[in-house]
This record gives sequence, C-alpha cells and structure tokens, in this order.
Amino acid sequence: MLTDINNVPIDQAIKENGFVIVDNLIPEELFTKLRDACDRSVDRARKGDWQYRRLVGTQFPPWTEGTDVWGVQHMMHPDLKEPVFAEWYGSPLLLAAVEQLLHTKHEDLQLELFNLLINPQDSDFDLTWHRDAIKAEASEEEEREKLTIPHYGTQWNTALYDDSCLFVVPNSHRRIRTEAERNITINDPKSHNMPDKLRVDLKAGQTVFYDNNILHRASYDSSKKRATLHASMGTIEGGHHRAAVILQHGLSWMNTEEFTKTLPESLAKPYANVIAMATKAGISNMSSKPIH
Ligand SMILES: O=C(O)CCC(=O)C(=O)O
Ligand SMILES: [Fe+2]
Repeated sequence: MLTDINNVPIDQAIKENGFVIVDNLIPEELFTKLRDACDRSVDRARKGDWQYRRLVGTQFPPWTEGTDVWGVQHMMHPDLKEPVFAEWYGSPLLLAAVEQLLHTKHEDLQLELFNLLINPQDSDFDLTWHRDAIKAEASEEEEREKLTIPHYGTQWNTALYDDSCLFVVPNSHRRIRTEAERNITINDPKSHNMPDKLRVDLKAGQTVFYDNNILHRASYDSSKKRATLHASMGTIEGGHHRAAVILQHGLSWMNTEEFTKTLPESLAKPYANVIAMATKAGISNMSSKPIH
C-alpha cells in the first residue's frame, strides 16, 4: 500500500483533501532520461517543430493563438520518438499508485493523457481558478449534478524540477462553490485572494495527484525552469464521462499501429480499454469538442 508524504494511504488522502503528494514515483534510472527527453521536446515545441503545444494567452484547448509555449502535448505520440515517456507512464509503481487511488485493478485501467507543463519564455502567465470538467458559469444545480459523478480517473503532476506553480482549494472537489468562490471563478478568476487557497510545493521527483474537479489555478513564471509531467489515467467504468474530458485533446494518433508498436507490455490492456471506450462512445476518431 502506498502512502503520501504524511504517511497517510494515498487513496484516503485524496478522498479527504482532493489532492495528495507522493514521493519517488520515478524509478531512479529514468529520472535523467526523462529530464533529457523533456529538454528535447521543449526545444522542438518552442521552435515550432512540434505542433502539439499549449500557447500563452489560452487556457483550454484548442491552442491556436500566440507563440510562447506553456505546455507540450502528447508525450507518447510516436512522432516525438521519446520512448521513455511511455516507459514511465507504464512503470509498475506509477500503475500501482493509480490502481490504489481508483480502487481498480490493472486490467480495468484506461490509458489517457500525457502532456508536459513548462515555463513560458517571454512572459508570465496565470491560469484562472477552475474545475477541469465543470464550467465556471455552471448553475448551482448543474454543478451539484456534475459533482455527483463518481471518480473514474485521476490526474497528476510529477515535477522534474522543484515546482510551486499549482494552487488548490483543499477539499473543494465534492461540493458546490461557496458564494465567494463562485464570485471569484466568474468575475475575478485570477484572484490571489481565494479563501483557503494552498500553494502546492513539489520538490523534484514528487507527484501531486489531484481530483480534476478540485478548484485550482496555476501561476506560470517565465524565470524559473519548469518541466512537470502532467498525465491522467482512468478506469473502464468512466465511459462517456472520461471521453468528454480526454478526447477533447484530439487523440486520433493513438489509433495507429505506429503508436501501438511503441507501447510497453504493461500498457497493452489500458490501451485496448481506451480504444474500446471511444468506440463505444461513438467517437472512433478519438477527438471530441472542447468542454470550456
Ligand atoms: O499548471 C498546472 O499545474 C495545472 C494545469 C491545469 O490546471 C490544467 O491544465 O487544467
Ligand atoms: Fe486544470
């Protein structure tokens, strides 16, 4: 059983707080390889040689405006030619953590997103306070209803360098917004005065798993190197709920032999599960419309 930095079982901690910090989910022999692969990928994205990237000025997909890069998309894409990303995404301890968090077993895991969050070069950039799968404008009734959807997936940030960019409101993942929170998310979404906010300080090598409906924001500092692996995995029970969240990123490249050839054995079943999910949801091209 895996425990967090306070020795609490990780599934208990995320349930209580909406996030949990865990040490050492990167095998030692992969650490430098991942840093090097990130440097090469970031370089390509900044040069415009990798078209799948997040651009300063836009928070949610699609990222069509701007030039300064704050995220690199699709780290397991076969054209990126960086097999260490899939090797880590399928590594035993990481899979064990996800299985414990989702109370599921290996054969029900679903392969999902794997992106990289980086420091922009030209200007600082703030993301707004948000929940990933519920719009700020959602009515109280809609918000309440969406929050009752069970946890079918988890997402995480794994820092390759010390990273203090993420802020969360602990324990905000299962309740509707207070009046103050609603007001901030709608009218002052980059506010520095969110009640009860907590800065998540990650040391290099630490991972924070967080519920995608916890209230969170991030502050991108162009002067401090950030290379934080940002990924998600789900379970087959998620069906169309997970489809909406992940397929908005455009994953048609997953439906190719070039991709399946690169996958370690440990990801064969999670891969089959995501293809089956998309097919069942009627989205065989693995691409759906943006949520926000
Ligand atoms: O930069 C981060 O740590 C969070 C990113 C985020 O909230 C998002 O991509 O939705
Ligand atoms: Fe987010």
